[in-house]
Amino acid sequence: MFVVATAGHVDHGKSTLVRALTGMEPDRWAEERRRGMTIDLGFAWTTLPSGGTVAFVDVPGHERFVPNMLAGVGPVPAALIVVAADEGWMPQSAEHLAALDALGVAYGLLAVTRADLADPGPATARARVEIAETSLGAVPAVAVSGLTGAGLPQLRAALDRLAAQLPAPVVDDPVRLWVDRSFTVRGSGTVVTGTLGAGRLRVGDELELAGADEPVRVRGLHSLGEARPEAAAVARVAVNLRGTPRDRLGRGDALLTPGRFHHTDLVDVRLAGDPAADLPATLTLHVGSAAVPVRVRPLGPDTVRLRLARPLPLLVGDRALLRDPGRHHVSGGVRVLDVAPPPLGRRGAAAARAQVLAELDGRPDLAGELRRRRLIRAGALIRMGVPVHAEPVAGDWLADPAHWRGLGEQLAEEVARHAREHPLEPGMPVDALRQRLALPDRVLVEALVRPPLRIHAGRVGAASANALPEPVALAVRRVRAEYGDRPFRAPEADRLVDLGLGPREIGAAVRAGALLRLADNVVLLPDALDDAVRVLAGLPQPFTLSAARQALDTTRRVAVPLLELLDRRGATRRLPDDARIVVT
Ligand SMILES: Nc1nc2c(ncn2[C@@H]2O[C@H](COP(=O)(O)OP(=O)(O)OP(=O)(O)O)[C@@H](O)[C@H]2O)c(=O)[nH]1
Ligand SMILES: [Mg+2]
Repeated sequence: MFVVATAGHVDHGKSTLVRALTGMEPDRWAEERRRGMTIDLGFAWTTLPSGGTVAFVDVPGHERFVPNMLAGVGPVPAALIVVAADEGWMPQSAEHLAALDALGVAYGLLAVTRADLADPGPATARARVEIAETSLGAVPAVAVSGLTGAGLPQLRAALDRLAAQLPAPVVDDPVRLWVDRSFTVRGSGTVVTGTLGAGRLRVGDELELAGADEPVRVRGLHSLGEARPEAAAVARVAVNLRGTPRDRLGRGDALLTPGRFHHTDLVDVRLAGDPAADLPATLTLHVGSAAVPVRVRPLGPDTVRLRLARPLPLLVGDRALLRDPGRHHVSGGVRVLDVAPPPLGRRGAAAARAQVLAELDGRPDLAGELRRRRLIRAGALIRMGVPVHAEPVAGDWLADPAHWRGLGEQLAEEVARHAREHPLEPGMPVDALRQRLALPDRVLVEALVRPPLRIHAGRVGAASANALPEPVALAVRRVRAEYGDRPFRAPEADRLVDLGLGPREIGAAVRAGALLRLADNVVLLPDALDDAVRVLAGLPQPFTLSAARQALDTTRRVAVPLLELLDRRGATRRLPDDARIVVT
């Protein structure tokens, strides 16, 4: 299907032409038919000579209804510009054309209607000149009469040629269906309609609706008046939603593929063309079928920040239009450069931001986004409309390569500094590092740890087991020299002090596996445990504490906690009479 929106001044014959082409009535309201004037959007379709289908979104030409016109053309990529031969180029011919230009519409046709009333030549010539100046460029022109039917075959053929030129829709893209109408059907509930410009909808799909906590579900789908199990872009669709009250949504809302769109009320944009220097501070932003008041903050010569009165699901690269409703004036088109821009708090931030924006063109650019954002989740980028084709550094985090290298170096420095300041600790806690490097997620710290550093027990430290600070290592060597042949004699408290082994040093040595702590100030060399089991196994079983003490050639101060430790480890077992056996 190919969707085309009409455009043109009031009473120039848009609806008459759509009616003549399709046999359908685009003016849906009784009031429209009574007044002979389109007020709101109309929808009609027909088959073209090629067999393809064209669907029309028929817009009102009256200046009061330009917002309705914009809701209709917003999501539609092609236009049928209608100019009456007898009236020629008129104010809303110009305003509608300015809107199409602002939105970047590149495909169109000119129909000069009421050709039975006047020579279509002058109106055609003028309109062609006006249109050629815009994003539409040179367009084919056909003179027609909705009254006599003259020119209609030529117009159908021209529509067929236009359809063939349109780029193929991307049916794998996420869905963003801008709602242009919502109503209730008795027995079915809420129905919304819109132009599906990309993607695919199926009955049963879950969709996201901005501002709703729950996803909405597609209960039924119609296109061209018929129920269908699915519809692929480009298509006019009517979507029946399960369990969604009618007042929950209306024109300007969008049904979205869940998780694929960033809802934003702050965007940085580039103004198209020759931006007016005196852009008013408040305007209306039209995008898709939505119209939202915005506050305009100028940044660079052709870039501004827009604060939206309500969030919209916008993507980098979106085209939109700014209009001054008071002055009936399309201020110009905009292209979205950034849907999640940084706050401008500090002095000079706006000027710096303008420089950044000067480099952007609205084309999604992964490397550039990473350079600017340094670290971001893949999902967040995808929701901005930036395709992600890079490996995450950890989890779903993506990093700018240079920033990531810098973080790695910073981590090594922090760990080294921590080791200097806390020589007895076995490394720097992961969470302290996370805070120090201002990282949003622990997995990033973990991914930054490289040999010779390693993570052990929640800390980042040197991988070598021999990581004892030198004074402690020396003390341990002394213990070994002095007690190596009396392995079950523990140094007395004052000897420990002489050796420089205070509680913290002992703790470090124990964590490094260089000493074994039996109790406060009672330490042995680590091999003592196995040796003790061997000695005790040589005793007649069961054996008493006293027998153990003598066999081990030690004191109660060591023997009591040593046996308790062996009990806990299951190497010995204590019997009810307090004697023990070695468990084999
Ligand atoms: N003679 C003649 N009259 C026409 C032709 N096309 C439209 N008209 C008449 O022009 C008047 C306006 O036509 P519409 O089709 O309602 O115009 P429109 O552009 O849809 O108007 P809006 O939707 O209000 O902007 C009607 O009275 C039509 O009958 C034509 O080709 N020849
Ligand atoms: Mg009309």
